[in-house]
Amino acid sequence: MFALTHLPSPRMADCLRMHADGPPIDAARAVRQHAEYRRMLARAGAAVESLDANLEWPDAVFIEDTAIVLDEAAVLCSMGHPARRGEPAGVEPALRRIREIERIELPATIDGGDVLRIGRRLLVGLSGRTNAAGVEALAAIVRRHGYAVEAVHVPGALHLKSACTALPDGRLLANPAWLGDGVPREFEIVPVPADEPHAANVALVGDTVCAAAGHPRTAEAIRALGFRLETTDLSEFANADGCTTCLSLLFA
Ligand code: CIR
Repeated sequence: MFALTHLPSPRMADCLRMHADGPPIDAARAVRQHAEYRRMLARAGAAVESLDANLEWPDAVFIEDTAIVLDEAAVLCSMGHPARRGEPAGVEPALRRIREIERIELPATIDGGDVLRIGRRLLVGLSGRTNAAGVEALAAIVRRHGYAVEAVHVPGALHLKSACTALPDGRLLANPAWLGDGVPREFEIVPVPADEPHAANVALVGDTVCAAAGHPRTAEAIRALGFRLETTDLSEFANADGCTTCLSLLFA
């Protein structure tokens, strides 16, 4: 498994934030936490590469949002927020080395954080960043590779994957309070405790579950299900509404 990451921008303190009155972002601490994040992915078995092409973009570290990397193609996103629209071009050369490139264009918008892959199914969040045209455009691209696309409303979170990610057995770890109708009924949901609302975002490296530290009850539940869990402190990224998956593009 490969993990493509992007170093935090020296301008990260100017990044987008849902709560601008939150604690200030410490860019130097973010750099240290990012190094630990890369070590966590490596412990889980990933070969980790870091890009530095987008350092002038404050949100560059959240590389997951720039593209959707499937086995057959890499789809460059038409990012939902204008302040991030320059990022996919910086990531493109690295993706071009590993996949055929497809792209989604305005007025369609889509962020990679809204795309959850479970086998040959893609659940795609309709969020503040991804619109119906973005879901349609992705469906048109991936249909020929045999993927089914299903839209899920995300009324309570920045992206679908802030509210819901998959466990290694295909169950969904989710914060139901942030999800609307639309999660297909056949998925079994493992709800996170109400006092750990940010705990539903985990990244899978093989069968290892990688997560942000600080969610002890969710960690216990994941271990009780029999999964190997690795954690690291991602508090500076959480201050900027980012989570575990946001910091990498993972692919085989
Ligand atoms: C943003 O608002 O775009 C960034 N500050 C955070 C992006 C987090 N990405 C994700 O949830 N996939």
